[in-house]
Amino acid sequence: MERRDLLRSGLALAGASLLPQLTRSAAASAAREPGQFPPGFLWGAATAAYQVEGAYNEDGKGESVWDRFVLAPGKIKNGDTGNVACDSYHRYGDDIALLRTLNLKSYRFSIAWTRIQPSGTGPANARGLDYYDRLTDALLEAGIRPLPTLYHWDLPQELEDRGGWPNRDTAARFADYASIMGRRLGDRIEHWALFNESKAFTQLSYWFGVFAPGRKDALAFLKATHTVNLAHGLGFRALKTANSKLQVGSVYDVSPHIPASDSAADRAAAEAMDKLSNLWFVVPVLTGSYPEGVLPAASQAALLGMQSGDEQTMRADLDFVGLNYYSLTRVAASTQNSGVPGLDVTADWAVGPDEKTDFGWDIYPQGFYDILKRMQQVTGKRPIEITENGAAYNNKPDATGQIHDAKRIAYLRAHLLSLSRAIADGVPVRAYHCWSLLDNFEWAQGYSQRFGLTYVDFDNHQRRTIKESGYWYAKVAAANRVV
Ligand code: GCO
Repeated sequence: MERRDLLRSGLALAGASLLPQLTRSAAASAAREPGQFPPGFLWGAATAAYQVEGAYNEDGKGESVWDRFVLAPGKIKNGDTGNVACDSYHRYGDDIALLRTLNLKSYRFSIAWTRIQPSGTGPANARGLDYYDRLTDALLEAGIRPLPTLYHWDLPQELEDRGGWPNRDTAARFADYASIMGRRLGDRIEHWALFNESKAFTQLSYWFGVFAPGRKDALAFLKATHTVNLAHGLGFRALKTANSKLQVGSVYDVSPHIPASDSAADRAAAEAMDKLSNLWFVVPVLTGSYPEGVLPAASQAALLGMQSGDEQTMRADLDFVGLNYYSLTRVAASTQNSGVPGLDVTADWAVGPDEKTDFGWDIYPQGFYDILKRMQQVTGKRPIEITENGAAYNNKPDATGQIHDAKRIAYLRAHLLSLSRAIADGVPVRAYHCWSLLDNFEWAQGYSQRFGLTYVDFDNHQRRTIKESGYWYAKVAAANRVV
């Protein structure tokens, strides 16, 4: 788990040490960046179904693991739920109007599997399909590219009851669902993302037990990682079979892993966690094999539940790669046991000197450049889209109703400068999506952390007000450069 995951899960920072002197991969020398973006660069914003839609039991929608998990006492801050959230299911027209006001040309949203197949299998629910049909048509009419993510963590509860992601059958169920979506919307949607942050949800949901469904079982986690990798290959081919013109990618959360000190133990822990976090999903999908040096070679197949032929099944020549970047990860060796024989990669998270967002995440724009350069060594010439980047700042409206969030502007500006430098140095990034269009349900943190370019008044009919950062970002999108 990265430190950012630890914080957003609400777990205490046990064992983290305060380290004064830290390794930096490069000096923070981004001064005098022109901040220009290539012609045709796509500016957008992102959301996810459970975090914004609400309407949790309408129009035939089935129960997801998050619908269930939020009801368990003590799991979510303030007992919040996504039952209503931003009510985007009914107010998507308002969201599209916001995207237009912000001059954005790409909208990354996710599809709730349980609206399409309420129990995760079987025929499609017409009213669920109709919703994404309406959303897609309205986006296209507004001149905005729809970029759906098929899976943003809301597994149908019935599939969890049958074993969830540790059960390899779930990969085939995912492919059926992908096929339904490709056949329904493939005539209008060209770009598709399969999964959001495979690393985050497998670790947090099955190993650390802090995200739905809340299991704490390291072996189940390892099996889940393999099923998700199989689902990439199967889902990729299901979409291509539905419509060979579709451009299919997936979204990975990445973060530079920096050893907390120069000690050999910390360096080894950072290296192992880097493989397990940054490479464990994208490498098998692109190459058919797992990064070496995480699991013992002799027991890896058994630990993952690998069967013969899986190397071919999980392989997919992705058309593009989505990357989410928020912060760096400082890794210190841990004495804790992972709970799996041979899996030695537990780590503690060290707190560095960087300024923090309101969520406590380190602000480290240089890491954006560094991790893009590094991931390009894996993804090659494939186009990259930044599918998320942003910061939680919890500014409230002032007496005149305006939201002044200068720190979000500073965060975005610094990160966009870093991104433009990576592009100038040859990383083929074609799009950027800010997380998020709206303040929304931030998982274990409920509504307490606000990431939006738009303020949402959850006590007053989900009223939306564009923040100062939103108006600033609109200027950046219009000018195609950092202003
Ligand atoms: C993710 C998810 C988002 C989060 C955001 C802030 O990247 O974890 O895509 O759902 O809300 O990252 O934690």
